[in-house]
Amino acid sequence: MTTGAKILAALRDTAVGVSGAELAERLGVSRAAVWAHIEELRGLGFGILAGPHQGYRLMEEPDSLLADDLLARLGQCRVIGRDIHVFEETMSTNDVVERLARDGVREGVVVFAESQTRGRGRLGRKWVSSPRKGLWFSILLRPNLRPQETTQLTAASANALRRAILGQTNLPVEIKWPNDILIHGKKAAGILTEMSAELDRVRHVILGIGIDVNQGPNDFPPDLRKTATSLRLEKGETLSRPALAAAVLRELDMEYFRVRDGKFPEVAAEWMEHCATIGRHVTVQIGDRHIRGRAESLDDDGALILRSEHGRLQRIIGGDVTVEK
Ligand code: BT5
Repeated sequence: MTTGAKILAALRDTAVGVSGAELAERLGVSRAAVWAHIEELRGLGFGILAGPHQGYRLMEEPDSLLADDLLARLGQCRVIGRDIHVFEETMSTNDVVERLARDGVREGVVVFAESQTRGRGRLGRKWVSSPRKGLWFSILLRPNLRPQETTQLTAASANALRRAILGQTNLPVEIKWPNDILIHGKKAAGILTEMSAELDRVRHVILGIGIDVNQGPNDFPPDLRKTATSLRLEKGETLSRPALAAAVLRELDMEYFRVRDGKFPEVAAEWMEHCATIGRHVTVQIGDRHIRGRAESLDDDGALILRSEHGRLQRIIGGDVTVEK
């Protein structure tokens, strides 16, 4: 953890305040260094009060995403979130992480952007990323998986998103295969899993995640207003993006280890329990093809098993699902 992150963690830990001398001793830096870091945090929008008797106290937090703040909120994490970067604006965070991957950066690094000019979904579709209204971020992973097993990571991410959003909002969160998070039937988050692989070995996976957090009704373009929603619209109140970001990263770290430890059956069971697709009659569109059937389950690789009208089982690894009424 950086010194700034450690100071924030210490300030959050106390309601009564902590003196500069105590912080300096705890962190092994000079009092002047503590003061300089406090000034820097103030410059970033943290309201830090310095009383003659109580020492430093944290009174106000900005809604901005700041790497130190997120690191401080996360505390110990095993892989995902051990390194965090925040950009004011990028084309797509997946592209930034792709460059880090090619430079040999170790797995677990997370890149957030306050806004994306070319956020994308699957098949080159556009992902609307309103500045400062959502969480737009990508994670670099180097899992020991075969290419066809990476769908496991999409399912694991969906579980993590569901748990984190539920924990922060208490809203009824559902998963729609393969990569949507729905609230009251509308999409509030999406996952874009991209990978670089050899024939039988994954080189790296980039998990791109977009969560609609604080958009108001007019922040979505008209063509999305019927299908997309934000946590704020559903909950009726503004949420703390940094708190949600930390919660999501914590859950993602946990889910990643379930996959790494070979516990995908557990991941799949939790996923199926909260999936709006399983047990329903659906149409899956793959390019120009439409496949109809009943969504039965998720298989060991994370593929959807569909039973056709004639009783034949089909394994679907990608596509867009429409649930029939
Ligand atoms: C997805 O694709 O749902 C994956 C979205 C991943 C976005 C993240 S943001 C950080 C990272 N960097 C990126 O460039 N991307 C990732 P897909 O299932 O193909 O859904 C795309 C469709 O969702 C679009 O065609 C729209 O219909 C709809 N959509 C676009 N923006 C949306 C939004 N903000 N909220 C809800 N729906 C949206």
